[in-house]
Formats: sequence, structure tokens, C-alpha cells
Amino acid sequence: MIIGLIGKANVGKSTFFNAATELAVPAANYPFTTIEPNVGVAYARVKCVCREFGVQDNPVHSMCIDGNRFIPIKLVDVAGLVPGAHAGKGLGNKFLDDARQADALIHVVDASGTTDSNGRSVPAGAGDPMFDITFVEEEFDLWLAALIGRDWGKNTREAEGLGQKLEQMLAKRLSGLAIGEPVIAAAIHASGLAMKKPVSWTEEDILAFCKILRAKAKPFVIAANKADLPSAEVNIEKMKSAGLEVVPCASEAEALLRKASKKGVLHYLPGDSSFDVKPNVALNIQQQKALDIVRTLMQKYGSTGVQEAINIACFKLLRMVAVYPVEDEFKLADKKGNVLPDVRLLPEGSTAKDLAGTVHADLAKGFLYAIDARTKQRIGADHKLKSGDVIKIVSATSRG
Ligand SMILES: Nc1nc2c(ncn2[C@@H]2O[C@H](COP(=O)(O)OP(=O)(O)O)[C@@H](O)[C@H]2O)c(=O)[nH]1
Ligand SMILES: [Mg+2]
Repeated sequence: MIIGLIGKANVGKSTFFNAATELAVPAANYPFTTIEPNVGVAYARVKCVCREFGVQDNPVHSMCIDGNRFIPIKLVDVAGLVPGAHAGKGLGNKFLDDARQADALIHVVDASGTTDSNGRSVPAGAGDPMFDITFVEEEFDLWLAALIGRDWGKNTREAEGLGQKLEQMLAKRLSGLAIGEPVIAAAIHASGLAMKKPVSWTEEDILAFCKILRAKAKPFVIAANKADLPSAEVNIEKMKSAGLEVVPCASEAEALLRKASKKGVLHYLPGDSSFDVKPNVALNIQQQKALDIVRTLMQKYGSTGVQEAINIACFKLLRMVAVYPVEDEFKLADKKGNVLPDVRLLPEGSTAKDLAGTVHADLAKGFLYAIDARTKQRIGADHKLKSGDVIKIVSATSRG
């Protein structure tokens, strides 16, 4: 699963990226943080099942801290977008190239209004995040429309000649964007264009369809960043009353907290609503002041927003469930004795057999049944999994 950070320049995308990919705990041998300069590992946070089961876990591919599971996901810091990007302005093509891999997007905006649409500094409140939301969406839609609309007449006639459905033809064209046939079919239906012959779709039809397709295929949440600045409040209210999915956010504050936590200065886990300075830590006045600002912000908005934005992308937009595969349903362990070694994020509605497939293709091929470690009951291949399920797979291809 990939989450992309999009937005115009200087809103704080890289600050968000750096904060989200920084571990809040010292972990010298932790295998993954940054993959490429703009691709890193961030974490979705869930309540771990270890406490419910009363076990001490030792995760291999995720982390458990104080009963909280941090599940790795890929985060991409997408190149900044400027108006006209769909026509190749700025880093337009690079932007769209990065953005297309993402399953969901976090749209970072400068809630304080201290940047104009090209990312240049302006007096606080002069920039309008509502305008930025519209323009970034429009750029994306126009780019998609240009991609789909190229040779539209020729492609649709060809598809018609082959007896191909429109969604089949488009799925092929959009394969690089990770947009599948069912989503395309749903967008065609929702656009009200299903009864119109594709050959006769106008440019406006194509654009209207692209708007719907983009919203379905690349859902996004807005991270209203720089919420620590006073001018942010009124904009955050505006975005909320417009019915948008908005998380007030302060990436710089999150970066500060993770660094300080890693150094042992304070106790803080990403997503917490507060932090504690550890006893016996002496702070200078400057540090004290910086932390006071962060504390006030967290009291106002409930958290720094970075973890919340990621969790909304995973669990609200993409509707993932967190499932723990184990090989021993009594010890909840793998073959090496690691307790609750792994947790997988699967789309809601995934089955026991789907889980097997994410562990190993052979495990799914030889699937016999699974065992719910909570109830010790057998479940079948089509059994739908819920978040927090601990599951043992029994397969003809994996004995013992
Ligand atoms: N006040 C405040 N400034 C921030 C915050 N996040 C980022 N910035 C500042 O915004 C500017 C642009 O940040 P950057 O991450 O490079 O933006 P990008 O161009 O979107 O990647 C930098 O000066 C950051 O220090 C925040 O949460 N609060
Ligand atoms: Mg940047």
C-alpha cells in the first residue's frame, strides 16, 4: 500500500515526510526508514492485540510500543504541484508520475495562508488553502483527462470493433495508475454516461468522468499544515465547514517530538494526544518555549495530526483491516517462536484465503482451512476477516 503526499510547493510536504518516516524510538538495526530520497516507510498505528491476549510479543516486520502496533506502509513525497502542471509546467510530469502509484493521497495545504499558489511567501492569511485544494484537484483531473482523451476516437472505435467494454479499454490504458476495471466501471456508472456511446463522448464528458474516477481511485484527506500559526484557525474552520475531510496538522511539531523522544528527552508516541518530559531532563528556556507551543497546539487540536492523517488514509479512505497471521494458534507464534510476529493490512472484505496469499502464494494454493486463534474455531477460505483477527492458516503446502 502506498500513500502519496501531494500539494503545492512550500506547504510542508517534506517536513511531513521527514517527520512521518522518523522513528520515535532508538532502533539502530531497524531495517527500513528511507527507500529512495522521496520514498520512505511511515507507520499506521493500531491498538495491538498483545494486551488482550496477555502476551509479550516480539514483532519482526512491525513495531509494538506500549501496546501500540506500528505497521509499515510506503509514503511518497510527491514533487510539488504548480498551476499548469498538467500541461507540463514546473515538475508537472514528475508530480503525476509519483502520484499515480499512490493508493490514497494526503493533500498537504498551508492552512496558515503564508504561501501563494506558486509556493512563494506572502503575508499570513493572504494565501487561500481552499483555492489550493481546488487547483490541485483540477490539475490532477486535467492531467487524467489528457491521458484518457488522447486518441479517444480511435481507441473507442477500436474497442467497439473488438467488442470490448469501455472499462476494459480504459483499464488497459490506466494500468500504470493502478486503477482497476471495477473502479472504472463504477465511475462510468456514477458519471451518468453509461448510456452514451463512448465514441460520442465530448471533452467535457471525459473531464466530468475523470473527476469522478479520480475521487474514487485516488481518495484523499487534507492535512491542514502549519496549524501552529495563528492565521491557520480561520482557514481550518472554513475547510471543515465546506465538508472536507480535514486534519489540523503541524509537521514541524511532530518532527520535534519524534526527535526528542528518540533522544530520551520525552515520552511520546506518534499519534498521542500529549507528551511528558522525562524526569531529570533539564530543558533550556528555548526548548521549554518550543515545547510549550507544541503542547498548546495539541490541546487545541488533539494531536499534531501527522499520525492521524496517515491513519485516516489507511483506515477511512482505504478501509484496511489489520490481521495477525500466526503459525501456532496457542502460542500465537511463528515457527521460530516469535509471538505475534506480523500484522497485515488488508482491504475490508478480505478473506482467510486472501490473507494466505499475502503470506505466500503456495499457502493460498494449498489452502485447507484457517483457525481463529481467539475462538480456536475453524474458518473457511471465504470467511471475511476483521481488524484484530489472529489467524493460523492450514495449507496442504505447509505442514506443521
Ligand atoms: N510553522 C510551521 N512551518 C512549517 C510546518 N511544516 C513545514 N513548515 C515550514 O514550511 C516551509 C516549507 O516546508 P517544506 O517541507 O520544505 O515544504 P514542501 O515544499 O511542501 O516540501 C519550511 O520553511 C518549513 O520549515 C509546520 O508545521 N509549521
Ligand atoms: Mg519538498
